[in-house]
Amino acid sequence: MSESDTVLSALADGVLRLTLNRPDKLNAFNEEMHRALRAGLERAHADENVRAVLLTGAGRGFCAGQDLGDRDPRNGGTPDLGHTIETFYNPLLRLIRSLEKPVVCAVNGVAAGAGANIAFACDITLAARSARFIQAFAKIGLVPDSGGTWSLSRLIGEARAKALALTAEPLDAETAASWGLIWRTVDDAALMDEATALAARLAAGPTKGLGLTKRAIHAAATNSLDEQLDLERDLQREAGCSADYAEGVAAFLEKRKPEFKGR
Ligand code: LHQ
Repeated sequence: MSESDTVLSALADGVLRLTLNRPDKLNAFNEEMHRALRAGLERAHADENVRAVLLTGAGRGFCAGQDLGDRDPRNGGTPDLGHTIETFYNPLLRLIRSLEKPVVCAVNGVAAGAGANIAFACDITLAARSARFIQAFAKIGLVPDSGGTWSLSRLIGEARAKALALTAEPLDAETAASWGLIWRTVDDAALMDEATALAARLAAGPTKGLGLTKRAIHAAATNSLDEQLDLERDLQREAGCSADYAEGVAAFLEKRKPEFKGR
């Protein structure tokens, strides 16, 4: 498999679909797949024709986290996992979170280790009803990474975060949705159609305003209410200068559908 085949990339209707593609390994990450996914996300940042991202996996799994065969301590001594995190996982998480365009995740099957936490870092995560999420780290003596300790605590609270992380018990998709870890579940057969339609709808939206909204919600995690009110003022000022705001108001008053350009 060539390097680029480890992530399939396709742009249609403003949606850049990135499909993790190592199905024999349940799309576990090796360095090639990291590089290919990073290239896709960097394109999403740079290319104004990309107005939303859809992340999913090929085959029966979404992503089984790190390819453990590539970080096997039996091969040449203790690997520096901190280096792996610093070089690959942290930049990946930062690219997803800092992208000021919607990132939809379609979890088509099991999401384990970093694979689960990448799904939780996306903006809107849908999961096939049969999917499950596993904080597999505890099974191999590791600590949840890819922002897992941060997102689990915030999304579901410390009690549930600790139980999932310390036991590594699988969490079914319905429960993940009812706890607020993901947006919702979809019948397996309908997942890709539904996720594609959602991503296309977002890609046709006011990209600038959506990006600023994402920025505001992220900032709320650490801001006081006063700081957040000030930030909302500043971002609204910026959004109010966008062509899409002018178009949105005009379309409303003219009783027609808006045609947003993402600017
Ligand atoms: C795999 C993997 C895998 C290799 C399935 N690697 N082959 C960051 C920094 C540095 C180092 C460490 O980690 C991290 C972050 C992390 O993500 S740590 C967590 C790593 N992931 C795991 O521990 C999960 C390991 N996988 C599993 O527990 C199971 O495969 C799950 C529960 C995901 C799925 O179970 P099954 O549905 O029963 O499938 P399976 O186990 O039969 O897997 C299918 C194949 O995929 C199999 O290969 P084979 O040749 O026997 O068909 C697995 O060996 C392979 N595979 N995950 N992470």
